[in-house]
Amino acid sequence: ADGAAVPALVIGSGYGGSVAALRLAEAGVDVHLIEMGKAWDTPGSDGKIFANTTSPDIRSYWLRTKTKQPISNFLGFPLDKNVPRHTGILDAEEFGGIIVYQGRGVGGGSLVNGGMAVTPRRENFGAVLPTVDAGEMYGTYYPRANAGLGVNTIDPNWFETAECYQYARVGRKHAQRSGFGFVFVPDVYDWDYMEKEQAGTVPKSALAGEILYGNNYGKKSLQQTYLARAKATGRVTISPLHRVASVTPAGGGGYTVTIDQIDTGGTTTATKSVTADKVFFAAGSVGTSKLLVKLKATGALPRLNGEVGKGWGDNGNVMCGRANHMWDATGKLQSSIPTAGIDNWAAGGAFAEVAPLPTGIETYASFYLSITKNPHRAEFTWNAAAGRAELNWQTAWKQPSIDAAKTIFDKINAKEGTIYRTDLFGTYKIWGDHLTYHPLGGAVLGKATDNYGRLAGYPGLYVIDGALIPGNTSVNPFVTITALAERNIEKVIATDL
Ligand code: FAE
Repeated sequence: ADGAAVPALVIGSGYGGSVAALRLAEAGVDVHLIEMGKAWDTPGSDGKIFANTTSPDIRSYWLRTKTKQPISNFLGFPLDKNVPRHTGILDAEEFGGIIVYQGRGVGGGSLVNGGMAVTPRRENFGAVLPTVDAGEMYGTYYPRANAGLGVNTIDPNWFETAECYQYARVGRKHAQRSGFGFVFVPDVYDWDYMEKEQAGTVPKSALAGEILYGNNYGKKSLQQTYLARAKATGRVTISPLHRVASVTPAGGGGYTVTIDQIDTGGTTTATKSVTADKVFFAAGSVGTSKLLVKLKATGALPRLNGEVGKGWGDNGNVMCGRANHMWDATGKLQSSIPTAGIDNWAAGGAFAEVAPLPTGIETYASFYLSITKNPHRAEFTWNAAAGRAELNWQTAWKQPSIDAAKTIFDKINAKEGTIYRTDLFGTYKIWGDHLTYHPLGGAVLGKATDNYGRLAGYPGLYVIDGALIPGNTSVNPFVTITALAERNIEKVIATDL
C-alpha cells in the first residue's frame, strides 16, 4: 500500500527474486515482492491459464499488437498475427541489434522457458563466474538449487520408445554419426506426468505444444516450487501488475521505492511510494540493468559505480534448422520440452539443444538452439532525450556464434548429405541470429557489486539475478542464476540483517 514501510522489498519474481523472497522469509523477514507482470493464476475463457504455441492469443505477448514469434516463418510464410495489446506472458523486447525474449508475470522466465536445468561442467565454471569459489558452488549451492527447483531426469528407457522424442533420437543419431558427444539434459518438467501424457491418461501440456506462452500442466515453474514455499511462510506479499520506477535513499534511512500500478493494457493507474530497509534488484538481466543505468544517470542513485550497465552478453544463443531426408522423419508429435543436447563446447565452443518444432505436422526438420562461446559484451546506457535505456549490441556480433555452431552442423550436414533450412527466420535465411533467450550481465558480480551482490555505494541495495553473471554460462542459465542467488542470500542473511 502507498506509504507503507517494509523491511525487504524484492523487484521481480523470477529465479533471483524467488530465492531471495523464500530465504529472507524463512529468516523471519517480511518481504514485499513487486512484479510487473500478471499473477497467472486465473483461467481464461477456454478454461486454461496459458495459451498454446500453435494459437497465440491475447495472453501470449507483453504489450504488443502483433505477435513476434521466435521462428517467424514456415515454408516461406510469415507466422505472426495481430493480437490485442495486453500484459501477456512473453516479452519480445527489441533493442537496436537484438530481440531479448523474457517472461513476464509471477514466476518470471520460469513461466515461459523450456525448463532445461543444466549445471555447467565444473571445468567451465572458472569462465562463468571467475570470482566465485567453485568448491562451494558444486558442494552446496548447485545441489541446493537443483533440489529447490525440482530438477529431474528423463527415464532413458522411456526415451527410446516415446513417439514424442523421435525428433531427439534422430538428433542423437546424426550427432553420433559425426562423432559428437550427446547428453541428456535434466529438466523441471515432471517426467512422470509426461509419460502419462504419452499414454493418454492425463490432460496434455508438453505433448500439446505448450511452451513459450506457459504450460498448463506438468512443468514445475517457480509458482510450484520456490514461490509456493515462500507464500507458505506467511511473510511474503506479492503485488502483480506493479512496476518499480525508482529507488532512492530515504531521508530517515533505507530507500524510497516508487511503484507504478498498471492495468492489463499497460497504462499506469496509480503511483505508490514504499520505504524499504533493503531492496533486492531481481528484475532480470535486462530489467535490473535498465533500472540501474536510469537511476544512476537521473540522480536517484548517483554513487553507483561505472560498471553499472556493462558486461552484458547473450549466452551466445543462435538458432538453426536442418532439412532431413524423407527417411529421417522427426515425427508429427513432438514434446515441447527439450531433453537432449550435443556437447561440443571443449572442441568448438558450442552446446546445442536438440529443440522441438511442435507444429503438429511432420516437418522433416531438425531444429537446434546453440549456446556458444561468444566474446562480445554490450552495454546499457541511459538516453535522456528519449527517456529510455538502450543496448549497443550489434547483430553482426553473432558471427562467432554462427562459426561455433557451424563446427557441429556443417559436419553433420556433410555426413548426412543434408542442408540447412532457409525458411524458418525469413526467406533464404539460415541463422536465427536476431535474438536471445538468455540475457546475462549488466551488473556483474565483483564489478558493479561486491562478490555477494551488494551494490557499490549503497548499503542495503543488492542485485540477485542474471544481471550478476558476466554474459555466458556455457549451458542454459537458470540453475546457475538460482545457485548464485542461494549463495549470495545466505551471506546477506548471515551478515547484513
Ligand atoms: P527473470 O526470470 O527474467 O525475472 C525477472 C522478473 O522481473 C520478471 O518476472 C519481470 O517481469 C520482472 N520485472 C522486470 N522489471 C521489473 C520492474 N521494473 N518492476 C517489477 N518487476 C519487474 O530473471 N533457461 C534455462 O536455464 N533453461 C531453459 O530451458 C530456458 N529456456 C528459455 C526459453 C525461453 C523462451 C526464454 C525467454 C528463456 C529461457 N531460459 C531458459 C532463460 C531463463 O528463463 C532466464 O535465464 C531466467 O528466467 C532469468 O532469471 P532472472 O531471475 O534473472
